[in-house]
Amino acid sequence: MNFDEIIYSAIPNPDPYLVGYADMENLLARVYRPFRYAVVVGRRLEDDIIDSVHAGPTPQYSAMYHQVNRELSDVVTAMAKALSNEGIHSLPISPTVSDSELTKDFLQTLRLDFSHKMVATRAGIGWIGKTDLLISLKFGPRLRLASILVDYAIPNPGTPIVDNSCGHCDACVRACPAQAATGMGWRAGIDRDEFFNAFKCREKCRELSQKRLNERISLCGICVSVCPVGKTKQEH
Ligand code: B12
Repeated sequence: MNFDEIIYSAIPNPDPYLVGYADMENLLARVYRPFRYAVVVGRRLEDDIIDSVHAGPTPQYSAMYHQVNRELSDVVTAMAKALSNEGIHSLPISPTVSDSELTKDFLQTLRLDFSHKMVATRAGIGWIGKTDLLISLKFGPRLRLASILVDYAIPNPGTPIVDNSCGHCDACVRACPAQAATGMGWRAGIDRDEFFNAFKCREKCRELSQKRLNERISLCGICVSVCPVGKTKQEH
């Protein structure tokens, strides 16, 4: 089996998925440095559910969030198994971390040592928008991501995207209930904190999730919902 075949053998139905390959040389945190290449997997979110996120997370959005996280974790675990069967060592990275796994250091920075969005831009899947979302060419921001690091020189990594294509659009900036974004456009290397206040975002996510879902979780989704990229239905 070639590399593509091994990777796709782990995806039961490829329609709602996108896959990208990235050369991450010198970009990974020290702990991941034995690896250089990564595969990023995006799972499309249901349009009707995302379209209905006008004022904050809905129970359907929360259910989809948990279900897609499980599905993506299963897919990257299956990929690791398929790669191992072919003698390739890999390390699957789950879509997110649960509250119980959060360290003090994380709560002070709101940064993990692994960014799925960085793998995605390096793979040429999309760019970072004004509210720090990955805007994929295929599904816009309407997707969740997982990755897998591989100990194998992928022969056909994507061409990195280093600039945004948002232009003058600031729909997400205006709609953000936390007013977390300055409106500045992203380029590779611009730090999140220069254009996006993750602390304001998290606080609002937790407030909305508590009020609307009665869950101690960080969900919102308004910036995902208003982005014109990836919207399939016209607005009236
Ligand atoms: C911590 C976290 C949060 C925090 C902080 C958010 C933030 N923007 O940093 C809080 C709790 C606020 C949060 C909220 C949400 N999150 Co969140 N979150 C994460 C998590 C677990 C880690 C992100 C992190 O470490 N950020 C630190 C900063 C520095 O990195 P970054 O956000 O990845 O972005 C930088 C890099 O990508 C870098 N970069 C990109 N390409 C390149 C290339 C080069 C060369 C360089 C040098 C840098 C670079 O540019 C960005 C800006 O600096 C990720 C999962 C993961 N492990 O990636 C999900 C993740 C980012 N969250 C996600 C989502 C969907 C949300 C919410 C919509 C919640 C919800 N589900 O309802 C909101 C939206 C927030 C927003 N607009 O960004 C998705 C994003 C999907 C997408 N389309 O982009 C992710 C990827 C989870 C997933 N598996 O899909 N989140």
